[in-house]
Amino acid sequence: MKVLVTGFEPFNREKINPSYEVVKALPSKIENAEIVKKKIPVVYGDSIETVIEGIKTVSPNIVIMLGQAGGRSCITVERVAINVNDSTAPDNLKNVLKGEPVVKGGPVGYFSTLPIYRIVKGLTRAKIPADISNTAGTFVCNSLFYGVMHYIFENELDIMAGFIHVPYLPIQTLKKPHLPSMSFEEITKGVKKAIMVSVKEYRLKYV
Ligand code: PCA
Repeated sequence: MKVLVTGFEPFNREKINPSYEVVKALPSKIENAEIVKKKIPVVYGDSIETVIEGIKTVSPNIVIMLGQAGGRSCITVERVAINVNDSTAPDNLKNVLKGEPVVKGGPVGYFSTLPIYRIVKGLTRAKIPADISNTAGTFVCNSLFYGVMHYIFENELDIMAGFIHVPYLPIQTLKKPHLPSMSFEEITKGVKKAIMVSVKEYRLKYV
């Protein structure tokens, strides 16, 4: 059993991205499933291509994509990806997209196939603040989430997949102290737990 876990490179003048910092710290096995890690560029199309390439080479059973949601106060498990790219912020190749589809002619949205309620319950039980989020935004994270779900759906792959946003690390909020953050240890523990819950659910459902 294999889990592909992805995190993003830094963007928007940040020096680090907590999503990839956490990915790097994950053990190579969780619940006896192999953890394969990948760093993703914060670029609209390239991010999707990078994960698809990962899916092709790794053949994972589960894909968990992580991203930074600066300003959120807890770990948020995304429910849905929508077919919209729209942001005033440029991606890392300076692309600014305004109201364009991620996939031309694609469906409006895709739901996460991760056990989102169980993950939130598992984290809360472990005393790690977590919630379901009903929007992954309309920037690169949502775009990646949509693009990967579309690929899985179109190719009828038996892959459980979804997206989880993590808050800033304390070090990132030194110059914006009004914004919330969560410690590296707590985020890492939370992501590990989310993977554990997903692996258990996958075994129940598919194996
Ligand atoms: N967060 C951004 C893109 C990369 C990341 O880590 C987002 O939420 O869209």
